[in-house]
Amino acid sequence: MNDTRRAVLRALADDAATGPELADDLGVSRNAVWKHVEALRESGFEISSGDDGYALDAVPEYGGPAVEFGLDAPFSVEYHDAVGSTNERARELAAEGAVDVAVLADEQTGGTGRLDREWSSPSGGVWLSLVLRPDLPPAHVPALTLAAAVAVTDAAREAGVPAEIKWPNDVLVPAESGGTHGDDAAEGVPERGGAKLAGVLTEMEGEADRVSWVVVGVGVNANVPASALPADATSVAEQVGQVERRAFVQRVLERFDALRSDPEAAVAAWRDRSATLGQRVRVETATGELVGDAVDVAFPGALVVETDDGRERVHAGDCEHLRPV
Ligand code: BT5
Repeated sequence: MNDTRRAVLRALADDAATGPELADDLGVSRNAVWKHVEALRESGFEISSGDDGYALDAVPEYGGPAVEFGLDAPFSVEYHDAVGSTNERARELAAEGAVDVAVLADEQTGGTGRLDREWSSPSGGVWLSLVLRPDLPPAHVPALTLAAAVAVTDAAREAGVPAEIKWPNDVLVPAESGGTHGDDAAEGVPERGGAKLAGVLTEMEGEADRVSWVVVGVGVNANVPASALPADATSVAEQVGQVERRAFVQRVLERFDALRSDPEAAVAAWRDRSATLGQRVRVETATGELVGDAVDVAFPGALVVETDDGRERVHAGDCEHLRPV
């Protein structure tokens, strides 16, 4: 949102104000104030004009200006009703030099997971990608993925969903909370540890010692019926009913913003919310499979597994929970 428009909105959030008052306070013409008020009305803000001047009566339910309004984190929001993939759009913006932009969509027509897997992204979800330029060596970027998983977990918990994190990036609702389809265990299907509520896909560009940009993509099944999702997925709507997406996204952005400046703290917060630590796990990596007890996550995000041959650190892979240790 344009800075003057944001200032008009902030002023009206405090109190009603006349056109001339706003023009004076913001150092712009009355005509400019009028244009910004009209533009805000067009994006769904209800602004009445009465004896006291303009008054802000209602904020739109969702969208870019709605999420920016009252947001306590330095992100501007680019909103799309539908887009191929918010990560793809964020990469374009990153290449153009953008920083701290949150690309948000109601629906993705070509959402992707890790390793080019498909990510179902029907209307009603939270499909969000952050364009970041962190002052970090590339090796520390995995901590941002963990920070995003923590941010989503906290927002989900505030909405009443008992979310936990499966290494490295899956936000799950554990089976005992109604997270898996009940018959799996009886049929001997391996326990995945719960139903997937959200995932994180981080992409980056950089040199050996400096990151140029990072895109952190977050997909949360928010107001999506379970029938529109893969079989082992769940949504906030399925767990607790519809969530106010504007507040949910704001919470994710604010939590992420607090954690990104302190990657060590992000890893510690991840440990506290982990469903993986203390589990016997099978991890598939690019070079093979590993079975053992998940004992820790080491900065910036490696899973430490106690195997029959000793301790191993796994930096990337797919993890399956076998049973509690
Ligand atoms: C992930 O991949 O979990 C990362 C997902 C990131 C999605 C966000 S949405 C905003 C941004 N824009 C994008 O295009 N992507 C990011 P992975 O761990 O590889 O998990 C993918 C697997 O999860 C798939 O193979 C399916 O089995 C399953 N899956 C697909 N859609 C799902 C959904 N909506 N909910 C839960 N599971 C899903």
